[in-house]
Amino acid sequence: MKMSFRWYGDTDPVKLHSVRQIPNMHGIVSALYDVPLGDVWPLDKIHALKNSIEKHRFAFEVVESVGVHEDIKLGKPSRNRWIDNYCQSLANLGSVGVKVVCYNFMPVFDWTRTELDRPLPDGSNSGAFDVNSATRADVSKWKYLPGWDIRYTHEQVSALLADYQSVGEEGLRDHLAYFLERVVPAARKAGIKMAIHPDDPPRPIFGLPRIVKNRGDLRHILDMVKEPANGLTFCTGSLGADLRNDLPAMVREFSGERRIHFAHMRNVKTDAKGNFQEVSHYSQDGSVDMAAVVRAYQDTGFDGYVRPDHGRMIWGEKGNPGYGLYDRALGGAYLNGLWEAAEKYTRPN
Ligand SMILES: [Mn+2]
Repeated sequence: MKMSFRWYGDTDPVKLHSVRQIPNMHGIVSALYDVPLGDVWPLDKIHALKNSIEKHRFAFEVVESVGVHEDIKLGKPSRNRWIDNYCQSLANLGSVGVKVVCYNFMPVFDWTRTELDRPLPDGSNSGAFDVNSATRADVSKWKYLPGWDIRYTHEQVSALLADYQSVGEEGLRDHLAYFLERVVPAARKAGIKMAIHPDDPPRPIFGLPRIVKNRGDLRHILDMVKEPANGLTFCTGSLGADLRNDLPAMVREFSGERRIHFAHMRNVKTDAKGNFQEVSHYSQDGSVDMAAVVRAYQDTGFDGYVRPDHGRMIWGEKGNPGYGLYDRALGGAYLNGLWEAAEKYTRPN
């Protein structure tokens, strides 16, 4: 297990010298945030990012995310150009030693919450999702959604929502298969493993199709291109927002097949309707049995990258929603403990 921490670059209020003081941190997960979606990631900018990370004695081996252009997800004829760019970005990243690239295939919006700072009983706050308010929302009028790396205009959002009406789940699956058939060979050549992140939340929102929600979806995607370079980012927070997902069983299956390359560890308190709030990483605070998930990784010999995912805002910290320093540091330390215990005291057999 290689523990890592997500960092948004020099503008991130969290500084790498602080991250350095969290025990057992192996690497930094980052991305280029100033390259327009779909453009090739230039080698000089990748080098600069790598240098700023290695200066603090961290490895730079995981990128989250290389965004997928909307034309690829929509299956437009122009997708071939964007796919060529994507392959070139992978070649550039592989040439500096990047091993895993996280990406998602969510139409239009990345992770979505209806509240970014809902109070918790202990006085901290965190992101939450309410199914009813998401259903009522006229999203084309929203100014900003959390998780947007790109800011669309209202007109663009309306046009995209209309475009996706004709795509549907089947169409979106076909477009993902088309993408993977072309990108996975390029990733393999670059020494990179692709790792798709689940939909967050794992349900259709705003009438948009979602195809990375549960065990069946993940199986289907892995079978599109059956090789290790086509793998998963297994996010317990995203998948845990549907109580029907048996997370330890899914880890046993997919980690056992060596198809999980990146483990996102996050806890959510979820109800049967799919309403949820992010909580501390500690198992009893939420719906995810973190110890059982870690045990499943440990039993299947997982040696990939792990990071504490979204944390709460605690101790008065102001920062990017979900991505403050303090609670993610607590989460990392907790995960170190679970992992060490699982490794040292596994039943011999
Ligand atoms: Mn995640």
